[in-house]
Amino acid sequence: MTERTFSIIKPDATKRNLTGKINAVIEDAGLRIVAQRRIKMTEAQAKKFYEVHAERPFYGELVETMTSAPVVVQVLEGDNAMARYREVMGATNPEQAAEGTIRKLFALNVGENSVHGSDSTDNAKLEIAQFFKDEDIVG
Ligand code: DAT
Ligand code: MG
Repeated sequence: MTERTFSIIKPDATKRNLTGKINAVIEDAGLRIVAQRRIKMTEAQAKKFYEVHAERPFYGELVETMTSAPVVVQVLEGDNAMARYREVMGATNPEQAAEGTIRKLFALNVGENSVHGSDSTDNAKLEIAQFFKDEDIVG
């Protein structure tokens, strides 16, 4: 079933000029980038986005990392896009990520792991709505 998911190319990747290389992996996996914008996340945006992790010990570091440089927010579309992109991203910790995944190829460590992808279709809808208006998504 064709669906949409939300992606972020994180600061560690934009700082190393990897947006195009990551987009190539995304497109080679059969996902279409149907919306994309480069932004500097505010502290308020990052805190809200990662609210679910507010009690975790790494929350402060996570918010700091996400606001340290520009990010590229994206909407990806394709067959089972949410699960497919989780596969393409690889495990949260790049040491555990499978060969050929974005995190295996590019991530520096668990905290600087190059990309975000929604973990459920419900969260995908909420995350997309946090950053994009309907009319800015062109499928
Ligand atoms: P994912 O990004 O694979 O969905 P997550 O939702 O569990 O992983 O965590 C969100 C982000 O928080 C993750 O991409 C990087 C950071 N993070 C997770 N676990 C961490 C840890 N043990 N130490 C530092 N940062 C961590
Ligand atoms: Mg997550």
